[in-house]
Amino acid sequence: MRITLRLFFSMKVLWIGIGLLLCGVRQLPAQNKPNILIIYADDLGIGDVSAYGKGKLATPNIDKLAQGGVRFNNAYATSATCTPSRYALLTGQYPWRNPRAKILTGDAPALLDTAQKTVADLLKTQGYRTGVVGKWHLGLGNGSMDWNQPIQQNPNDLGFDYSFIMAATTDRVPTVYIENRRVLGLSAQDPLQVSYEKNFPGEPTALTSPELLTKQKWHHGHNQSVHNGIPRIGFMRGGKSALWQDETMGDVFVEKALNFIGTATTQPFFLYFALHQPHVPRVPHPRFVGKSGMGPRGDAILELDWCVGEILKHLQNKGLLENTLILFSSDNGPVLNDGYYDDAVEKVGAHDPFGALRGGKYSLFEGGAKVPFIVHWPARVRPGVSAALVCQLDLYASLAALLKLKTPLMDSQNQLAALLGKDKKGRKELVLEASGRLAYRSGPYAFIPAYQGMAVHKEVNIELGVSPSAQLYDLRSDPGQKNNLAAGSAQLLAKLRSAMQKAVGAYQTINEDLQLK
Ligand code: NG6
Ligand code: CA
Repeated sequence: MRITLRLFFSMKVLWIGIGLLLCGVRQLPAQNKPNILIIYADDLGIGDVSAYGKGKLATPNIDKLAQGGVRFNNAYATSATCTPSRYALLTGQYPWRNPRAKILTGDAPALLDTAQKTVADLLKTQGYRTGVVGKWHLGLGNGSMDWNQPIQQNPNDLGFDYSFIMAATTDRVPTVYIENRRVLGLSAQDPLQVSYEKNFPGEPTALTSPELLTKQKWHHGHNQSVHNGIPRIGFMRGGKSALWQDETMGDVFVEKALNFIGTATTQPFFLYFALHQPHVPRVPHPRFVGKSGMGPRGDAILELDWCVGEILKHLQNKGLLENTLILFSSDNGPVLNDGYYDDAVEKVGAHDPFGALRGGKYSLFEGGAKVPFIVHWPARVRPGVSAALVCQLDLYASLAALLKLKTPLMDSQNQLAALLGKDKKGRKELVLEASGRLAYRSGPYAFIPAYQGMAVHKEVNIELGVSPSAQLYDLRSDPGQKNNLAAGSAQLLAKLRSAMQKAVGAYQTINEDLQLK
């Protein structure tokens, strides 16, 4: 009896072993892997999302995500501007290690080396169908770009099976869509040329032909080529058949995203859906115009919310919502006047995009990189609110952990438990960046080293957090950073400075100029 039992058990172990081998133990079965969707807004503040209860706009669709998921109120992008935040989101590396990870022009060469692994690469190796729709702003090509030829070093070389993007921002030329490697709708008879150095002979600009500015006028910068009645940054000639209409951009991005998502299959998808709202120029579809009572910025946020709603509806209709992990966030904090006369300041009224935080886009203060952040995944995440310190940087290692993969030691941390709402603490520390300067979060403390430079970005009217003496805030009692504790806290300050120095030097530091004063 004993012998037969033993034989039975050893046979059982053998059969399980063979079974596991046949199934491939190293991969979760496809149907267990969630779809992964990042919805990334551009310059959206915590106060702009009604679920945060700080502003006056209504964003019912984003709120649905918040009500059905975990809403984080201590969550960050790595940076106070776009390119560096996106760099960190996709690579899991702090952007300030790469000296080129600054706001890029529309003709900048690819910032990411194809050897550098992205979240899309990671998910592709795990059998995901991968796509990016929307704003790229991470550079394209190898430096000598011909927009009329297939584009090399684009998202399709960085782990994305499908890409439908704008090169940089809505206020930078070229104002065309790029689908996979081609500018969409380009005619060989009218080649597209782009320069950020000088204008093309005979082409009008906002300065030479102000009568062309029929839709918006520039306040600062934004006075070069004009398209669709709106002046932009950079010079452009030709490509007329390919130029986008700002008013339909939201509709176009939604359509492309829905086509990419498609219907349920055995293959999971990863979509990085990078919307353009409410970045300048704010030109929503006429059906949103006047609806917020706050001018184009408010209307653009209503359009953003509609875009989110369309995606949710589609996922629901196709039975995909339950097992899709959605991360909703923004690349940096809000700004009102970012270079156009668009009534953002005049019509904001009692609405507070900043959610009572100090600073905003471009700033080392909380308003720079503290952003709305919601994780929605009905199959695994119970609704709630979390104060865990989380950062977009951690997506890479956390998704790797979700798929049971090992990642090399890097800036990105496995914060999966925090992202799923289980761990209420999250990170211990975080280094934040604004225009190449760094700030440090450690537990409840915000530390900003001493910097020389302008304290206020005058045109956008935002405090940059730059001061010739160090700053220290306790965010528990002072989330608005009004009370600088540095003077009376020499010991704590020294501790934070050395911890920050250690965090900055932790892994390979590529940018050698990076020294804290
Ligand atoms: C600034 C632009 C601003 C915006 C920003 C990038 C001027 C004067 N200002 O240089 O309008 O385009 O770059 O924004 O040109 S971001 O969200 O993509 O980082
Ligand atoms: Ca931005």
